Amino acid sequence: MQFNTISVIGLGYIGLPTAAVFASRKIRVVGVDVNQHTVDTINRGEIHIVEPDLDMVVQAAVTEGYLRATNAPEAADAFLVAVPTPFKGDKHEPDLRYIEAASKAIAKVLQPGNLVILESTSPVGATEQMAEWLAEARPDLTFPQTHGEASDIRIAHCPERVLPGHVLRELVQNDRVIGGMTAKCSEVACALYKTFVLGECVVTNARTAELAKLTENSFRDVNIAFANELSMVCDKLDINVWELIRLANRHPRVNILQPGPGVGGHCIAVDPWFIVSSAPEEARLIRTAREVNDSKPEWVINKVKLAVAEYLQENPDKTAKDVTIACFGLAFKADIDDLRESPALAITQEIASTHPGKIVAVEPNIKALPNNLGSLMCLTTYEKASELAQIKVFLVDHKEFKRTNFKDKIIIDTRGIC
Ligand code: SAJ
Repeated sequence: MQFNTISVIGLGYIGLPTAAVFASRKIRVVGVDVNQHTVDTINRGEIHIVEPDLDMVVQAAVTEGYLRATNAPEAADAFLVAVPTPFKGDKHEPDLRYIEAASKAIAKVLQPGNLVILESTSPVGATEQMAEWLAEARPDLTFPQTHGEASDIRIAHCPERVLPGHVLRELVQNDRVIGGMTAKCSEVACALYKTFVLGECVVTNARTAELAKLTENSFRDVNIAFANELSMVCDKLDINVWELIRLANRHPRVNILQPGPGVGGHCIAVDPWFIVSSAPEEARLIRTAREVNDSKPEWVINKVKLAVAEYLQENPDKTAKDVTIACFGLAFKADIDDLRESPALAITQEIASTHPGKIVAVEPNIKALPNNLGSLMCLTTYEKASELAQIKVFLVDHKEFKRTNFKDKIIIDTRGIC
């Protein structure tokens, strides 16, 4: 099948790089986003997110006329839906409202022969649900759930699996799971991805593809939870967890991940709950891993409080107001500027709102603190913070912090860099 025009719905961390990579293969791409600022930024050849090298690819694609952004879907040969799937309110249940809105918007311009792909990380059954929404809106067309291989419209789930910070490389090189609602749907979806994917396109059905993506992130979450639990066990037993993990990992079949201040980002801390909400009785380990990882920030905050108490005991002439705490790192992981769902940020914020003394934060990847934090703390350099603080809390293993070698000050090192 020939793909002359592809429409990507949702121009965020996944949709925009995907749109840009298709466009870089000289396929006409229409990117659709409800946010006018996003649309305008892209149409100027600029980007609204941080991802290495993406600015160059987008600028070239827009200048050469292969990528254009708009806020309403237009006719295309294939539609890729890459919208968020957040939680419903404060419940750990998936909210498919953005997929529903995207389906209804696409439905208006669907034509026989079109391919619709759901890329958003989704609970099992979401692709079938999307197909239902499309079918309800377009009774004049036939869909795979009722017409199988003979359907007018092809539908597949092809989850994104790229690592923020390495998106452009991983988009091209990673294997791709292609979950068509029928074999024909998978075949057409494979043809689309093969325009730029060098990895293998592995075919399955839509439900298995949905669970495969959730499984990958849950696997990582469970393994990080194991490391985080070990760090708390070691702390109690006065054993260095980093040395312990190094030693255990010398076993040929052991590969423990690294503890940290908690799990952040918008994927690993979210996706396992989609499995738990589909099978609450069965997914006991997955749920417990989430709870262990979610409890880690609180544990770190308590460590900081204990450190303040210890300092005051050793310095009876001082009060808590005299104690400056430096938090090193605010991003959700090393060497990126993304503060969303960051345990480091949450910990720093909580310390800043309860500690009566000064809080200084060091985050080499941002130029200014988000507006709501400015009154609670100040952003400073590594050197200044090191000099000012009596208590140092290392929350992110940014490369700039790895030279750390403090001997005389109280240090809470959640990343094993000191
Ligand atoms: N973390 C640890 N210890 C570790 C590894 C990670 O505490 O040993 C923490 C990080 O600091 C961070 C969080 O886990 O707070 C998540 O970081 P990450 O690098 O593990 O993953 P993400 O969220 O950036 O991207 C993940 C990736 N999934 C897997 O590696 C299985 C990526 O491939 C997915 O595409 C992405 O989720 C997604 O979009 O779902």
